[in-house]
Amino acid sequence: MGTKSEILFQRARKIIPGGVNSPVRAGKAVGMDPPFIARAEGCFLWDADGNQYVDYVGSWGPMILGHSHPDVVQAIGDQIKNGTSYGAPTALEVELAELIIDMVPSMEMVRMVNSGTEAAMSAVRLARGYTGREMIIKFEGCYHGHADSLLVSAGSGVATLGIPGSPGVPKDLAQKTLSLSFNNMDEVRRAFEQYGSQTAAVIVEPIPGNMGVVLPNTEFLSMLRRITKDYGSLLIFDEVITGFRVSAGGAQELFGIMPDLTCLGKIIGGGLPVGAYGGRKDIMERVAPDGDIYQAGTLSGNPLAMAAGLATLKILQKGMIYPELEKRGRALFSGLEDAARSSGLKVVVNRVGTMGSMFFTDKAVTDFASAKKSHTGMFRAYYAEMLNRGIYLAPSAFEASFISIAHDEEVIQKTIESARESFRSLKGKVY
Ligand code: KE4
Repeated sequence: MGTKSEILFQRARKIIPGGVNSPVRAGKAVGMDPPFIARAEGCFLWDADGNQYVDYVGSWGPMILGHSHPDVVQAIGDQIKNGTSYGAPTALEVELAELIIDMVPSMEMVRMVNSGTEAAMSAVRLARGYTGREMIIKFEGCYHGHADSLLVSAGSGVATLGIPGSPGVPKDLAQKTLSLSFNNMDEVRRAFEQYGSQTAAVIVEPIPGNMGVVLPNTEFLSMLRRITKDYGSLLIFDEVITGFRVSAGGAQELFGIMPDLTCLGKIIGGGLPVGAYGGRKDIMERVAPDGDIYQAGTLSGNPLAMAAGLATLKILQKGMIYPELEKRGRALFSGLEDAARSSGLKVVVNRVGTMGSMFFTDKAVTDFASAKKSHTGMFRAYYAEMLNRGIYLAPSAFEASFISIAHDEEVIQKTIESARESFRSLKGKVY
């Protein structure tokens, strides 16, 4: 017979690729079929069989206020009585745009889209159109959605042309993207010496969350700012994860670095599909219909999504919750680290505020190459132990875990205790 999740997964796999609408959800990286989620509230999820979990995925970042926050539910409920979509401008999108520009230091103009992929894809096209150049520089392990130009892996050796990161990405397009090592300033310098005059932009997650969490070396981001200016290239911060997550103004506020363009997503939709890109006015004015660089979207600025995003950002704009979020992030990740170490396990924890990862390794994790050296077999075993104890982690060693303001002291202590039990049961086994 099987559980409801198992039955749903069998049905799903017949008609949806891999049974999921986004690959990571299938749990292949942890060798476990996914629970199908039926509802969520605060920091909790319940699956189709009624099992309760403490949620550290948070829909991969959006749910910083926790699920079903009353203000967000109310805002969506009020708006839906006025219809779901008009395909026309509304006051709501103006209000949200003004709020984003008020909160994100480098933003002078902003365009709403429907996903982080659209935001990054549009920012790249805009950078190419504005500079008249075609080369893009990104970093291994950083993920900017699945647009062709950004699904590119590093060629062999430094500053060699990119290779398709997926079948279907045209080789000659991939060759217009260089994929370098994050935190490696020498590689960046060499790439600019070779391609700087052809480089439209560098796109970077200022605090990567897609190789697990990796912290930028203090000088790295400001060096990117300097060298892009020197060569007339643009600096694009992909803040789809870090925007409104690591501070009210994102990583650019935290580090005091002003990119030319910023990509946003996740939190700005309050859990509904929203992305955005924006930045310097002189660049954004090149976007259609005033400008000649085209980008469009049927559901861009959707009133329901705008209402949810507005309700979310109005709470975050006050900035009051970030000190408390920092306290909780520190409590959780230092607790997990202590729990692992007390079982004699070697772990490295990388954290900024309420986004963090634990790697099973005793070496620093500063880029994708070092992240890949961590023990993924041990992560898989840890993931299963925690899921069986009702702790829902991201099903991959190369993803970030997220805490919301709904994760209180009691839930954090329960999580740490579950980790302690999990590490004890892992001890001595081979993975
Ligand atoms: P979406 O197109 O998935 O809304 O956003 C793409 C994207 C862009 N930039 C960054 C920094 C991102 O992290 C993402 C998407 N993040 C992944 C998980 N890390 C989403 C999860 C998924 O693919 O299902």
